[in-house]
Amino acid sequence: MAVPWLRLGAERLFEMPAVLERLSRYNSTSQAFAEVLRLPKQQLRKVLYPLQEVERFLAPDGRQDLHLRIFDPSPEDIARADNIFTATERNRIDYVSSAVRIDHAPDLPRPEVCFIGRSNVGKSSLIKALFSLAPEVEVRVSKKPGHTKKMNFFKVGKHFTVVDMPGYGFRAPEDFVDMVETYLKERRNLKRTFLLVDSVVGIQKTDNIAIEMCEEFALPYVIVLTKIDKSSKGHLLKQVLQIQKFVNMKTQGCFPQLFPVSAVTFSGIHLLRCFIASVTGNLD
Ligand SMILES: Nc1nc2c(ncn2[C@@H]2O[C@H](COP(=O)(O)OP(=O)(O)OP(=O)(O)O)[C@@H](O)[C@H]2O)c(=O)[nH]1
Ligand SMILES: [Mg+2]
Repeated sequence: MAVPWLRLGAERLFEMPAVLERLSRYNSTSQAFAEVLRLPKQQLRKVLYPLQEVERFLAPDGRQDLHLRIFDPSPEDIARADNIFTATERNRIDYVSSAVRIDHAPDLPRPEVCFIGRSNVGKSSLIKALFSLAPEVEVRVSKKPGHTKKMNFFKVGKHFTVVDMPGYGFRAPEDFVDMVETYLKERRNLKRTFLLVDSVVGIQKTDNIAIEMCEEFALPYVIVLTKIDKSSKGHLLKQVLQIQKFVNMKTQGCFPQLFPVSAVTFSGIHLLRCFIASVTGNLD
């Protein structure tokens, strides 16, 4: 018989009172996450599992292509990851330093993840949302494209490092290619690259160049769809299907499940925290 803890994530939403009861026995479960779990079921699904929310609008035979079950953690695992992203005395979450060249990058032994994407796609906003449980960490965002000019390193306790990259495309820094390409090629402890694509406009020409670069360097990478609060459900579904098909047919190194997120509504943020904790070996 299956152990209830190991059952798939989204299905567990139907047993939420029992999950809440179990989680409340952990002293460490953050207040914020306990509150999320108290949301009405449909809202909860939207926040925790946004792809499942999109899936509801598809005919059953169209659903297999979405690969929803590859990374489908339980609410308990999501709560564990939230704890890793919560700043405490013993789990310091801090900005470390910035660099314009790989040889100026801090020498940090921990596993690292980085966020790349077109300027203005929402990299810094996403990192800020991921760090919402560490409100003292300052991550700068701006309406103007080309805001982030350097690679900014943040450490999450003893667990891993997160790197916010300058954007490519419009108003990219002059030394962008040298800086980012060299980092991606040479950074030894880089465990996963998160390539952000705007869910409103989909994959653009410059995104294709970045995808080709990840493929050429044989990097394990993941496509994150940003700003999903700005898309209607129909438009988001169309983009998800198109991009998923592209990932299935044209890529080798891309994780075959998309991560839709909104830094405004927090949809998908908890799941992404959990994925980061998992790929950096912190949920084993
Ligand atoms: N509605 C909405 N707006 C967002 C979201 N994420 C980012 N934005 C907005 O998009 C703009 C750019 O956000 P940034 O996070 O600075 O983008 P970036 O990718 O870091 O940009 P560069 O540093 O210039 O490369 C800002 O005005 C943000 O408020 C989101 O999820 N939803
Ligand atoms: Mg930025």
